[in-house]
Amino acid sequence: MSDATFTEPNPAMPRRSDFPKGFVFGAATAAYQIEGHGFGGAGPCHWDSFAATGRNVAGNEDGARACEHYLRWAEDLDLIRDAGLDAYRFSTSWARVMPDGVTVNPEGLDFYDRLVDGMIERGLTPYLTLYHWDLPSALADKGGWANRETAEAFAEYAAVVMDRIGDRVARTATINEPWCVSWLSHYEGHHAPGLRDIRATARSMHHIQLAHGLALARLRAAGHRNLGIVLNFSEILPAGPGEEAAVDLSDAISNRWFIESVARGTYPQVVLDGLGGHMPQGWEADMPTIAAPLDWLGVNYYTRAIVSHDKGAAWPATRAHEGPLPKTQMGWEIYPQGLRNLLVRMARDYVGDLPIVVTENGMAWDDHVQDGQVADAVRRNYIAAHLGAARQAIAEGANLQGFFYWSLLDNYEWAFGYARRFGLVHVDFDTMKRTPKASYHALKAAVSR
Ligand code: IFM
Repeated sequence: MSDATFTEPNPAMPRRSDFPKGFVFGAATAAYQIEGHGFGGAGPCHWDSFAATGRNVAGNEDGARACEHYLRWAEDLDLIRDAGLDAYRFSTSWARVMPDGVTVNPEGLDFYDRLVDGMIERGLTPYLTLYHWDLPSALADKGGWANRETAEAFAEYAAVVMDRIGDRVARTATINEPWCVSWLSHYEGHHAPGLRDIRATARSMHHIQLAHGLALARLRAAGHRNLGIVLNFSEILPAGPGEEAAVDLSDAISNRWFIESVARGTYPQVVLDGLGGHMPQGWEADMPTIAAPLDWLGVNYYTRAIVSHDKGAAWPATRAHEGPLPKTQMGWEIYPQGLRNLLVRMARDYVGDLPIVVTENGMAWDDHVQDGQVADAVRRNYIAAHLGAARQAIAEGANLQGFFYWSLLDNYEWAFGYARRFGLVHVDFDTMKRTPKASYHALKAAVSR
């Protein structure tokens, strides 16, 4: 298989039998994006206040209703089972389980208990993510991820959730996409809490990794197994000749900070140099905690980035360029070989034979229901090409054990509100009607036994 395969207009869809025995096919979601944060006694979280602040989110939309998954979870689990998928990656909401960040809401824990039992009844394997961005407002008020205490509180929350459902989940990830939690939210201001502050950035970049490490230690001590973290990666490419330093720095900020710290216990010096005196005092002592052994690594992959040095700009003085490839509704280039490259790189440079799971890969498109159907051939092709890239990574030695499409449902796409559709299943946000798209049926045909 060559790179050419990935750019064919209509790539062949790999089938279950093309993957190693036991390979897990699934779909992924996250609590705030689908549940409806207004139901079930969830407390306010920093996404509620970010969304309530003008100009942060398209249409000022929030997750109060979302896909009403809190009410319609059984129908949604049926959709996963009926697609022939093996597993469901979901997240628990910290603000639902602990509305004030500390006190347990029994209704919240009961919901996840029912949800996990519902998966098992349907033969679906539960994959849990403990933090997919719904930080309780009470903790945001005390500085959120810029405050070390949030990392400590996270370990407590992780223990409470796992004490209730940890006996039935197959794999648990502590944090989803720490780059988004820290850099995207504290330096670029695109996500809650919407800061543009280098000091808060430095602190959140360390504390989110520490939260992972503290939770890992706590869960191990309680006897839990199959613990990991989900990192998002982009392949970084130069906009032209002579841009090696810009590529190196962008790669260090987006990719290496997170994988290097969990795999080796170090942060890239080129980022430490830029963050200067803003790192929290004594951070070095936390590195062994952050680098405690993992049982698996989750990889989220969507696209590549093309960068150059931005002359005269403040650190990091890099700038992103629009690439020439076809793009999704997010404006992200479709670049499947980046997935192959990253998986091979992770195995070769960082995690060796550790199990890797593609925990998110998918695309947004302006889908519409016509005559009860959604004709999303572009998504079918996207999935086919990325599954092809995953196969190639396996052939080149990556111990890839699963692939989760993002997302099961059209949902709340953060700062874009409900205006970006990633789902295998279309959601009408007025009626909440679910309509499986053509890509759902194509994936079903590929993975059905
Ligand atoms: O919707 C998000 C998800 O919450 C985290 N990973 C990327 C997805 C698409 O932007």
